[in-house]
Amino acid sequence: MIPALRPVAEPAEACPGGLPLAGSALVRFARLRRHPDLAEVAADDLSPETRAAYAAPRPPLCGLSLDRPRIMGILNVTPDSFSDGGQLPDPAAVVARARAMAADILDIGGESTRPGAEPVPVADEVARVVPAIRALRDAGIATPISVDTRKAEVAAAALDAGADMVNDVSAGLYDPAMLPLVAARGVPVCLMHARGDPRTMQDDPRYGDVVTEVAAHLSDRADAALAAGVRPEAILLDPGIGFGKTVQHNLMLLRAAALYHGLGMPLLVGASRKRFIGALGGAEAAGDRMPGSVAVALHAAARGVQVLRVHDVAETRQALALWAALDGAGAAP
Ligand code: HH2
Repeated sequence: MIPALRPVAEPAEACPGGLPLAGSALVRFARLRRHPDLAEVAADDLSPETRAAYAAPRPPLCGLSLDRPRIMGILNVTPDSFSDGGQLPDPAAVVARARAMAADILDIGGESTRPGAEPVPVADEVARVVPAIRALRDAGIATPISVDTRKAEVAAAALDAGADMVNDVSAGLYDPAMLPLVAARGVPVCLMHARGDPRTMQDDPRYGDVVTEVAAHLSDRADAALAAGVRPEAILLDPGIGFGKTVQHNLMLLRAAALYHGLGMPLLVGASRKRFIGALGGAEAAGDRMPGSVAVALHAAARGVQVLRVHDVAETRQALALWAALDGAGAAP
């Protein structure tokens, strides 16, 4: 079912009688607004199934409880990623960056999916991600590792090298072998909404209603994963900020983020340093977009998003600690 209700997320301390939003210890809701007319619905009037979809605790991800936001640190081992391309030339640099980051999950990517990027051959992508993952494990870093890839062969090699989950920006549409692989390995997978492929996705993207169309697509892709044998508790969903979206589309999706809890699965948002932050925040260079990225991470956390994919881990963690202390009545993430 495609969700059409957006919980009005409130700090836990301000909403003592409300329901936890997707099991959050920090965010609650007592009211929802119907999309798109914003008519108000009381949480008490929800059917038991709808109530469970929005309020039930989400199962842990790679051993991490999801009752508070978790930080996924971006480690791109690419020459050309839009923000950090070429910064990690060898496995030793990856290990040093991972140690400095102290993220809850590390997301290793060997193919840039920035607008206009060309696909990378499997062998090249494997040669980028596998040594990085091996080096992290050989260095004794036990942090869960996600591999950011659209290709089943790359995912398989990364899982063999020590990765714990797959982050597929095509949600299994790029490579038909991806969802069966994830099911066979029994690992979690993040399914992201994208419109078109990176080469063309920013060529005048249009939607009738971006919020509903993204919800419908995520619902379809979750169904496809379930049909392939992926366990429901192993699926995360992501509206795909910047993937075939204008600045306005990104804003509408972020404002409506809590609606996606109605799909009943944990959510991931990756807005870090993306173009719309530069456009709205007056920061031309990606490296100057940390403050705006932290603002967006806080916005997502305040709507119960469980996983925040960011470049600036320490800055995001500090901001979340203060937000949790103020809004969540002291339950620090
Ligand atoms: N964004 C990027 C890459 N992977 N995965 C998920 N689940 N969600 C995202 O929003 C997302 C993602 C693009 O950002 P980045 O990795 O920083 O750049 P590049 O694609 O140029 O390597």
